[in-house]
Order: sequence, then structure tokens, then C-alpha cells
Amino acid sequence: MIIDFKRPKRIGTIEVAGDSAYSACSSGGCHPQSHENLLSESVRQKVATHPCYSEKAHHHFARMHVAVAPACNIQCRYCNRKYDCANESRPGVVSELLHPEQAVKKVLAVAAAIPQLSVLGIAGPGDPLANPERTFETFRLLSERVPDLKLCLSTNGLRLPELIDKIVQYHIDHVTITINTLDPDMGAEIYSWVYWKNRRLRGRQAALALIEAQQEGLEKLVAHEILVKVNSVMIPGINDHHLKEVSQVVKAKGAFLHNIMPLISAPEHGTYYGVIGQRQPTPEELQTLQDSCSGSMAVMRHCRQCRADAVGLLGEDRGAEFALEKIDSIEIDEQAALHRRSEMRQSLLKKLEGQPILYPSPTDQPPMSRPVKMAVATTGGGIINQHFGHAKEFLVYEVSAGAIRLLGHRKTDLYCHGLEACEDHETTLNKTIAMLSDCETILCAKIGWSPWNSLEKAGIMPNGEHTMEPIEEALRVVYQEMEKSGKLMTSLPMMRKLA
Ligand code: CLF
Ligand code: SF4
Repeated sequence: MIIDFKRPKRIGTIEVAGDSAYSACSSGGCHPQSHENLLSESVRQKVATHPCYSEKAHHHFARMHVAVAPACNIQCRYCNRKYDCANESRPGVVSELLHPEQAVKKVLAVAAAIPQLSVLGIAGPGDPLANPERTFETFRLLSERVPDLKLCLSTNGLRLPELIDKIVQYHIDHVTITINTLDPDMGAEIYSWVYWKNRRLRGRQAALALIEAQQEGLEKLVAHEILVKVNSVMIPGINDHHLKEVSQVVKAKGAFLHNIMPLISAPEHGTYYGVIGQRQPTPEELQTLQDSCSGSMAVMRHCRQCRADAVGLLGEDRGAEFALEKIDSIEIDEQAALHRRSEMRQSLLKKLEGQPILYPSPTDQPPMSRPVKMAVATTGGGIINQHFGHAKEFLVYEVSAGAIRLLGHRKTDLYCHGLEACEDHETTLNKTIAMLSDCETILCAKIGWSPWNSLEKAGIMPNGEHTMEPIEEALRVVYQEMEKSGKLMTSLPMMRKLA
């Protein structure tokens, strides 16, 4: 089947390789609500324990990255090599660069301490496929020592076509390609250079080489039934209006999931975009784009843009607990650890049985009742279990009479540092209030009087009545209570005006 998405002429029409992830969707334009129903059983099994590919799994299963890949073969204008790969990480130096043997040591220690660990990824700090010896040696060693862990790889895609056989050889079932554009002219604005066939290319020529390799790599991965997630960095004014087309094209080629991430361009990171003052998208802009793309394919909303050496559940970073110097002398019973992970996996899968894997997509139907945004403080496990003052992020859900959907997360500074008096309290609280200004309530395990009063005054009602309850059940109850008390009859701006 040939689909012409009016793409740039130099790329031409697109040969669709097939749609392996969804069992019966050949049109590339299926109704958003049907993504979940179209998942084949084999795909369902592959993603059920992957915290990035399944929204439900991300509350329960952990991933770890090993930072074995220092070099990169391209220069994205949102990346500074002193920091983690911005494709897959928030800026921050990698604490330790590892050799493959050191990576194995670290994985064994983490896998023994965190039985929820299900995925081992290589995502930088450079590009894994620009460091093929170190990357594939790590995968080789790990597939022998921890055969139960899923192997995952994140790449800019430049060397995917030539290294596809290695990916297949080591049973790497999940590959992420960062595709920011299909248009070489736009690509010339995003990439400073691409090192290709022993030459440093610039401008349109550089972007074209990268785009063609990404598209060929995607087709080859799909042909080998490897699940592909496409990451795109949303850069306002550069590629934001184009990412819907990217979504349609990669879906038509058989990608499983699209993860649209906001550009991070803090000036202190020293990236090109940071220095020239390129702005980041707002949460509203990001959500609008994600909603518009979710008509074509499943869209990820729970990405944490994690570090290239991240360890733990998404949203937590336990990497420091497993620094090489700390694990050097640890004795590990690998068989016992394997057994514990297997038991944990069975019990979590039982808990998640029957729950949808993908996000519900927004519908064209008007909502049955006024949707309300609610913020949740959680440390994982799918329950409300975090003190307001200890939260470094809040999950934001949209709740209506017929549906509950996760919209994403909002990062915040820690309100409570455990100090008696902290001058930063008020500034931090004001920042959190501004960040959650579109939410009407915030559910947490506990909250002090002072932040309670400030949040209430700002029109965000704190709620600590659902501690240790499952998130979605609690959200449903809170929504019903709002409905009974007539709060849903008035719009949010009107309610805040009346308050
Ligand atoms: Fe790591 Fe990426 Fe694999 Fe996940 S992360 S290599 S697919 S195991 Fe996940 Fe982190 Fe987002 Fe990446 S939350 S940055 S999407
Ligand atoms: Fe940086 Fe990753 Fe881009 Fe390479 S691919 S320049 S490491 S963001």
C-alpha cells in the first residue's frame, strides 16, 4: 500500500511496511477508541510489564538505564553533550559512565534489590548505536545473566538500518527512535550536523541523511516485529504544527506508540536553543498536540524524560543508591533474585488483569458532564500515598462522568525539606499553585494547614481523605461528590470568581 501524506518531495511517497502492533488496523486511520481493542495478544504480552509502553504498568514496574554509550553521531540543537541525552532524559550529568562489565554488575545489584524491575534500557548519554561495541556487548552479557529482563534501546536512528541484525540477534523487543521531523528543511533547523559515512554533513543534506535512515530503520524494525515507539521533541514554532503528520506517517508504517515530549531549553544547560531563548511549550500546548495526534495512534502521556542512568519507577530516581562504589562488595544470590522478580511479576500482572494498556483517546462526542482536572501525589503502586510536601511531581488526570484519563505529570520543587523554617516555602508553593492552576482539586496522603489554606484560596481544593486508595477509584468518588454538591454546574473560571 502506498500512502502519500504530502511529504517533502525529496523523501517522496511512503511505502507502508505493515502494521504488526495492531492486529486488524490496516487503514492507518482507525477510530481512536479502537486502539486498545486492536492489540494482538502477543503485543499485549510484550507491553504489559513495560513501564513506558503501558500506562498502567508504569505505576508498578520499574526500568533502569545503564549509561554505557558516551558518543553521538549527530548534534541536536536541544542537547549539550555535558548533559544526558535530551531524547530520553532530563538534563543532568550522568553520574557514572560504565563499561559493559560494570553495567552488568550494577544491573545485578538493582535487579536483586528492586523485584519490580522489568526493563533494562540503553539510552545514552550519547546515542547507543553510535557506540555499537559497548552497547551490544552490554546487551549480550545481560541477556545471559538476567534473561527475564526486557531489553530496550533508544536511538536517533542514524545507524539503525545497518545494525538491525544485531538488534534482532539480542532479542531487543522495544526500540525508540527520536523522529522530530520528516522535512529536511525543518531538520536543518533542528540539527547542527550529522556525521555520516565519515563526513560531517550540515544543513538540509545532514537532515535528509538522518530522516531517510530513521524511516528505513522504522520499516526494518516493524518487519522484524519489534515494537517501535517514536519520540518527538515538540519545539514551538519549529515542528509543533508538523508533528501530527509525523504521527500519521509512523503509525502507517507500524509504530506502536508516539511520545511527544516538550522541549527542555533552560539557558543554564548551555544548549543552542537554551542560549538563543527558544521557548518551551506550555502544558496546554503539549496536551492539545497530544490530543490531536491520538486520533492517529496511541500517544504516551507519562514520559518523565528520564536520565540516561535512571533507576526505579518512572518519576523516581534511585540511581544514587547503586553507585559502583556502593555495590562493589555486595554479594548477590542471582537465583533467589530471579525467583523474587518472577513472583512479583505474576502478582502485579494479576492485579492489572483486565485493565486497558493504552490511554483512552479523547472522543469527538461532547463529554457527558463537565470534565475536571485533578492532581494526584503518588510514589507509585497506583495509589494515593504521598505527602504534599514530599512530592516532586503531580500526576494530572481529567475526570468526567464517563471517563478518567491521565493527561501527564507536572514537575515541582520539593515544598518540605524537613527544616523547621524554610524561606523558600512560599516561593515553592506559589510555583506549584501556578503550575496546577488548571486543576480543581489535589489528592494527597497528607498536607499541612499552611499549604492547605494557600491552595484553597487559589481555588485548588486539597483532599487527604483517600490516602492509600487506588487513584482512579478515589478520583471517581471525588468527582461524584463534586457533582452532588453542584460544583459541576459552574465553570472553573466562574467558580474561582465566586469564591
Ligand atoms: Fe528507557 Fe526509553 Fe526504554 Fe523506557 S525510558 S529506553 S522506552 S526503558 Fe520511558 Fe524515560 Fe520517557 Fe524514555 S519515561 S524518557 S519513554
Ligand atoms: Fe544529544 Fe541524543 Fe541528539 Fe545525540 S541524539 S545530540 S545525545 S539528544
